[in-house]
Amino acid sequence: AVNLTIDGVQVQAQAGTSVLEAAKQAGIKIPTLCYLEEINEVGACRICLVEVQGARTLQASCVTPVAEGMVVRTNTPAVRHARKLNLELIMSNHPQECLSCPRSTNCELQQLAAELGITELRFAGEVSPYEPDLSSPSLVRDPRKCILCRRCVSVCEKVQQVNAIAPQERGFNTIVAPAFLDPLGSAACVNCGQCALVCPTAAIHEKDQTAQVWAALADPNKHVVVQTAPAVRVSIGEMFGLEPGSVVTGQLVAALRRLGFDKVFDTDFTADLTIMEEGSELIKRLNQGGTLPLITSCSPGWIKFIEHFYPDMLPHLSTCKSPQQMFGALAKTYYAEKAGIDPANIFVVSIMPCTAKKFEAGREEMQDSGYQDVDVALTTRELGKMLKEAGIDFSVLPEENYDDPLGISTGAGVIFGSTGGVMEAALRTAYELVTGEALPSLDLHEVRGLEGVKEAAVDLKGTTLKVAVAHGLGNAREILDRVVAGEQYHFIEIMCCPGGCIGGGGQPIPTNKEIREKRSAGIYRADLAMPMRKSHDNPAVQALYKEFLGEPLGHKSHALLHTSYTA
Ligand code: HC0
Repeated sequence: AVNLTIDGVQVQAQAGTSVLEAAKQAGIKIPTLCYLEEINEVGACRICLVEVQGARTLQASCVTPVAEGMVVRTNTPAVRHARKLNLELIMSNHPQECLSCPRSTNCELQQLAAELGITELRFAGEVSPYEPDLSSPSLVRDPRKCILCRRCVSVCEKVQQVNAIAPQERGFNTIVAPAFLDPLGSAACVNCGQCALVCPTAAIHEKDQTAQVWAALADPNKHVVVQTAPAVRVSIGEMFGLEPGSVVTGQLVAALRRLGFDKVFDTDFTADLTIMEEGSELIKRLNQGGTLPLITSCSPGWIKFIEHFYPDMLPHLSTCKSPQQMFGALAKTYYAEKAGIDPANIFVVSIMPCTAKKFEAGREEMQDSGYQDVDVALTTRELGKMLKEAGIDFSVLPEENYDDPLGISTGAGVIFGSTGGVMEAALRTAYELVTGEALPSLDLHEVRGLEGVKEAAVDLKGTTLKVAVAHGLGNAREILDRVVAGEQYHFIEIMCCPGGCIGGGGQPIPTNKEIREKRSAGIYRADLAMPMRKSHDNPAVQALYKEFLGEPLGHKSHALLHTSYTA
C-alpha cells in the first residue's frame, strides 16, 4: 500500500490507484466530468484538477496515480479557480438550450455548473459548425452538445468493441462521429445506445417517438396495445425517485392504463413462447443434427453485431424472432382474430429498455402479420417522460394486472431481463422436455451475475449440455472466438448490453454497475414471486398452441415467429 496525504488526511491506497479514487475512498469528493470508472480514464476535461506538492502544474486526479509521501490538496483557491475556468470554457460553445433540452434536469454539465457555482456565462464563444445527425433509427447525435469527453467513444471501443464512433477532425472542428463523418445510420453502429447511457449531456440520445404514440392514443379509430419488456419493471421506478431494482410491475400496468392504452400486455408472455420455440429448436438440432452451438437471437444489437462482424456464424443463430417481434406478429393476427378487431387498426407499442428495439421494429422482415408488426418501440426513458407529461404520479399508483391473454407470463419470462436469464429459462423447460422430470432446482446460479462470460454444464440425464452466457459485445466476441477456435458448446446466450436488458441503452440515466446489480436482483425477486416459473406451464401459451399455432416449430410458428438474417 501507498501512504499519502489528501487535504491533511493520512490516506492509504493500493499502488496504481488514482488520486481521484484514493480521495473517494477517504470520503473526499473531487468533481469529474469525462471520468467513467475503468472505461474512460483519460483526463480530457480537466475538471478533476488537484494540487500535488512539488508538481509544477495542477494535475488531473483521474489519471494521476498515488505515490508514497504524496501531498495532495483538492480544495485551494487555485484549484477552484482552474476547475471553474475550465468548465466555463467547455460551456462557452455549448448551446444555451437547457430549458428545452432532452437531458434538462438530468445533465451532468448542468449539475456541475451548479455545483461549481457558475452563475454567469462569461465567454459566449463561437459555436459548433455541425448539425444534428438524425440518420439512425435509434439514436440522435447532436454534436453541438458534445463536450468531447470521449465517454461514448470509450464505451463503444472497450465495452462493446464495435468502434462505430471516434474523434474526427482537429482543433475546434473536432467531432465524435463515424469514420469519414458518415451518418450514424449507415455506419456499423449496432444501435445499442450504450453511448447514450454514458453521455453526460444530450449529445447522443434516443430517437424520441413519443409523439407517434400520443397521436395513436388520441386516434379513436386506433386500438392501441402496449407490451412491456421484462427489464422495465425493475427500472422505471427510478424515474420517479424509487430505489433501482424496485419491482413495480403492477404500478407500471396501472400507469399504462391511465395513459390510455386499450390493452396492457406483457413481452414476458412471448418470452415464454420464445422458450417453447427456441427450446424445441435446440432439441431438434441436438437430435437431428443442425448447427451447434445454437445461439440466442432476441437481442437486436447483438443481431446487428453478428451480421456486421461475424457473418459466417449466422447459421448458429436461433431462427426465433425476439419476444418483442413475436408479440407484434401475434397482436395483429391471433389477438386481432380473437378480439374481432381489424389488424389494420391495431397499433402496437413496446416499452423497452433498449434503443436497438426501435431499429428491430423497423426491419423489413418484421411484417409477417401483413403489417409492420410493432409500430413504435419506446425506451424506458421515453415512457417516463410521457408519464410525467400526463401528470401521472407513478409512486402512488395502485398495482393492477395485465390483460388477457397476451399478459399472462411466468417467472421464466421475467428473468429474460437479466444476463443469463434466457439460458436459465430455456433450461427449466428443456430439462423437463428431454428427461420427462422436473429440474431438481429451478435456480441456476452458475449463469447468474455480472461476470462477463459464464459457463455451465447441465446434466440432462445422460447427455451433458455445455452452455455459455455472454453480455456486452466485447464478451460476445470472446465467446465467438472460443467457438471459432473449436471449443464445444451446445447452447449460448448472448445479450448486447452489459448486464443484459437491465443495463440496456434505453434505461434510466444513470445506469452503472451498482445500479445494474440492483436491477438484476429485482428481476430474480420478481421471478421468485411468480406463481408459475416455467414457460411450458404458462396456460396462455398452451392455449395459443391449441387454438392457433398448433405446435412449436409448426407451420404457423414458422410463418409468424421465425425469421432469417442478412450478412
Ligand atoms: Fe430484453 Fe427481450 S429480454 S431483449 O433483454 O429475449 O430489450 O427487458 O424485451 O424482445 O422478452 C430488451 C428486456 C426484451 C425481447 C424479452 C428477449
